[in-house]
Amino acid sequence: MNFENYYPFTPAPLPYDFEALKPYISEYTLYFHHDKHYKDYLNKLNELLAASPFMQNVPLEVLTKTENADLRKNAGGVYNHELYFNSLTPNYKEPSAKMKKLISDSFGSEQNMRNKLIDTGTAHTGSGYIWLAENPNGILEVLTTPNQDTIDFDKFTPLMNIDLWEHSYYLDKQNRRKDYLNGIMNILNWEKAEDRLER
Ligand code: MN3
Repeated sequence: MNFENYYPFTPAPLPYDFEALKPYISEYTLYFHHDKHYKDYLNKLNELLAASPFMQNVPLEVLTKTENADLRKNAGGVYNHELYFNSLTPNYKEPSAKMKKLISDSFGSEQNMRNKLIDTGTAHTGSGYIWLAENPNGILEVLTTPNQDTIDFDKFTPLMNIDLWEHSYYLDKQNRRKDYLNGIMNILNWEKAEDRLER
């Protein structure tokens, strides 16, 4: 967990250009997603915390688990989007040999893992995220969460997440979430996933 990340939150720049993920995600989608949706969550979170001084030194990951529904939703919106934008890259590199071994130990093969991500994300009802995460036994799992919820950080180490909210793909793919997920497989950031695993 990152205990250095607390109020006041400043927006993280998109780690690539708006056009960089074409043809899988358009510049329109990324612009609205980063500059409107993500920043709205961040601004709202700062507003809520400005009015709650006793919560201002609580780290972001802990805020995503707080009992206050408004704080939890907006903290989740910040955490989830920062992880999502960093789960993608225009400079795709294959998983390292070590990561490939972990993937095949966990899912049987890389293709099985991709199918699991695509099928789980396609089957998920409504808004939310899919996650690739390491469980307490050191095995990778695909998890889903609704809305802006986060996974159980006490048990799981998140390697990456994929936004399933319609604003992630509707401008580009309309209702074809599976096409969006298929495309995403070409822009996953395995280098950053491996960094998170080793941290
Ligand atoms: Mn989103």
